[in-house]
Amino acid sequence: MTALPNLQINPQRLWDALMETAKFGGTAKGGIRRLTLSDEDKQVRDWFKAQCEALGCTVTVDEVGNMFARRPGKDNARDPICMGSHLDTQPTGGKFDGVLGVLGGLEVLRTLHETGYETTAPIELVNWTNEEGSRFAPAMLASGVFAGAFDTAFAYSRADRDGKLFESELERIGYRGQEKAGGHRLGAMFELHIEQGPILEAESLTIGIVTGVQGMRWYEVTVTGQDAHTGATPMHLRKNALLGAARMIEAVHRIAMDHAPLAVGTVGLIENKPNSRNVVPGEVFFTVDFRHPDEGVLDEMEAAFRAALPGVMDELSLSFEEKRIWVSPAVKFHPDLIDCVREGARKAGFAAREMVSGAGHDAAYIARVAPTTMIFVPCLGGISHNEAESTTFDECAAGAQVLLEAVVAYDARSA
Ligand code: HGY
Ligand code: MN
Ligand code: MN
Repeated sequence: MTALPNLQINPQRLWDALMETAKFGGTAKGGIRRLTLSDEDKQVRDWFKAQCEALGCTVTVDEVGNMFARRPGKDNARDPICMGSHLDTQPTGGKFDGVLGVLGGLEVLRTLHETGYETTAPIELVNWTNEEGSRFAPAMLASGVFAGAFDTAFAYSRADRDGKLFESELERIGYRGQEKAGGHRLGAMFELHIEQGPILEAESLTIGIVTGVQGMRWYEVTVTGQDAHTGATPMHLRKNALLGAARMIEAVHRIAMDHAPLAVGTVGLIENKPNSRNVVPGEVFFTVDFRHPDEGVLDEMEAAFRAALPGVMDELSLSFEEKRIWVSPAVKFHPDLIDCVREGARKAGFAAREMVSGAGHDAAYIARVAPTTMIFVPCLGGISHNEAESTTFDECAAGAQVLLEAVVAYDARSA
């Protein structure tokens, strides 16, 4: 195998790109609100397309808005080696979740471009639509369509809590591409991402060699009681939907604690109707997010959750509807790519460890259709999905450098 080149990314240029794009949806608290298919999402997509085209890449868009910036290689008959992540954020998101993976990949493209280094396989940088799943559930929707986990019609039909449809919002921002989702082979994908948890920082490590993603399940529950006057309605005659939801929020927490230390359970979204201070709430909608590395344990958590619901609701004379809207099974990444990341971290001189991702990522779906793996860098206090999300200039640079090393190494291996 030919000796690998000694290419170095430009840390300042990467940091400048991160800070420049943070203005698209930037918040007063220093975070980002860039919901999928919003005007802010359009702004960052337009910026991303222009930056890639300035490097001579061709940018294509598929029918669910996934963006592919392609840099030719010596042998363009080969399937492309990809780098990818997402540019959408949570409502109170930070500057690095998803963005670091896309802009770290842009920095790799910029480094290859300015050094004139030619890979054998073409290289593609991907912005996957709707990774967060905050505006349109479920998460990782468009990488899921690409991987065949969902069909395009399902994605188009997803509505946000204001009733706006994915399809019409995609049209509105001008990113409904022609290419069939998944009609595009990938040779491999590497995703750089902040860890979004506390492990790397706690162990003073710079690189996470990610071996897989834990299993995830999302549920939606609607509890129905009866609107009533808070002053004139005696306690024993009430049908208080919010009380029923409150007891289930506690139950979700207890179920996760019963499967500690790896299980997590969260009620993150709740809508209380009519949400008036002097009306006993007659209807509540809430979501449940369960995660664990072992599918069998997730089955137990799901069973405990479903067993708790009837008792809680009967006791309060409430009715309910519950449905599981998403299952993302635990995923193992590809050993050859994991090895390229391990080698890249060693070559670049960064302390690293293997780990499983607690958060979901597009890589979890792309692993179904191409050899895939991820690279983590620490984030301050393990905080993410929070406007205070932060990582350092050096850690961003380390992640992008390892991404470059891994992509070039895999290209050399597979050539
Ligand atoms: O939910 C997740 O883990 C991801 O951040 N969308
Ligand atoms: Mn993310
Ligand atoms: Mn996220």
